[in-house]
Amino acid sequence: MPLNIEDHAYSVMSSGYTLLQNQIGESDITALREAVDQALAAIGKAREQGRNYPIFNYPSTQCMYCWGDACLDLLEHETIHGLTAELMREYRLWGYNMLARAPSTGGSPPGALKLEEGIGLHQDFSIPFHGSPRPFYLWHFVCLDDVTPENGATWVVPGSHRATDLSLPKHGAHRTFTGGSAQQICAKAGDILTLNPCCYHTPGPNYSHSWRRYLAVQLCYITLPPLHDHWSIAGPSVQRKVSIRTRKMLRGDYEGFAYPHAASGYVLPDGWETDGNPFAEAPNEMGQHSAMRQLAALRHPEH
Ligand SMILES: O=C(O)CCC(=O)C(=O)O
Repeated sequence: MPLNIEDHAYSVMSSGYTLLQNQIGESDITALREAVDQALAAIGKAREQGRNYPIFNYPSTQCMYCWGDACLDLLEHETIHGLTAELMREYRLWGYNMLARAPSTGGSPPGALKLEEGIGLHQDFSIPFHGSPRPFYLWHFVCLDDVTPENGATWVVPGSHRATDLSLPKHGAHRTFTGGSAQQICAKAGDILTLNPCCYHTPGPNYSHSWRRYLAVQLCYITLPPLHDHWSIAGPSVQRKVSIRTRKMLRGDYEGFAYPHAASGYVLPDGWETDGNPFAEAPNEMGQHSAMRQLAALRHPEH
């Protein structure tokens, strides 16, 4: 059946998520997996070199447009644009994240996360963004593996983005409720799980012996600040070749500030050239190392 964008937009507004099936072809999946695996290896190396901020306990990194053409081309995906435009009309890239669940090495899931690092049902944003059927932020989780209850499929509490009668925790003080109506969203490699991150969600534990890999294209309403200065971090090699649409997504002309308190860990490919000085981030309420400091450490590893 042909994909109906209006139906999927309705699902996002009513349930907080939708599943777009069969969106990425086999050869593109292979290229994206290679990019993600390179980024995972770079995280491992960065950890060995002492970059052991809490965010790196989670096998994840931002700024995936630096990890090759397949990742860059994903920013042109027509269904991602079609659905986001239907829901938000105007939007920009907030973050571009690889989200992996490491394979089990024994009986218990490895790389166990502490609550404050994002496992357990949580909203990525609460006040003032919860309660609205229409999203201010929209995450497109591009599945690079078949995603199952065994390997850490994402749990979602359908419709929870619309709740207005909950007493909300300070951002980062994640709830510990067990979410009786939570559903685990299984998918095939090549499907896209589109999620309003104000909907309660969590990755599941990975009990399997292989990785569960997502690429998360994270978009926000046009007036909201991005997680990073994407245009500067993408640097000249990306700036030279992108379309006008991708340039607008990365916001080459943005003169603002970055999101104040995010899980902003990233690694860049060896020798990656950024452009100038990325604009400053506001104070980081979650006590995580800012992207600016990380970038400075990459340029001057001795500090
Ligand atoms: O990896 C997942 O399944 C969900 C990721 C998540 O919880 C998040 O991005 O906040």
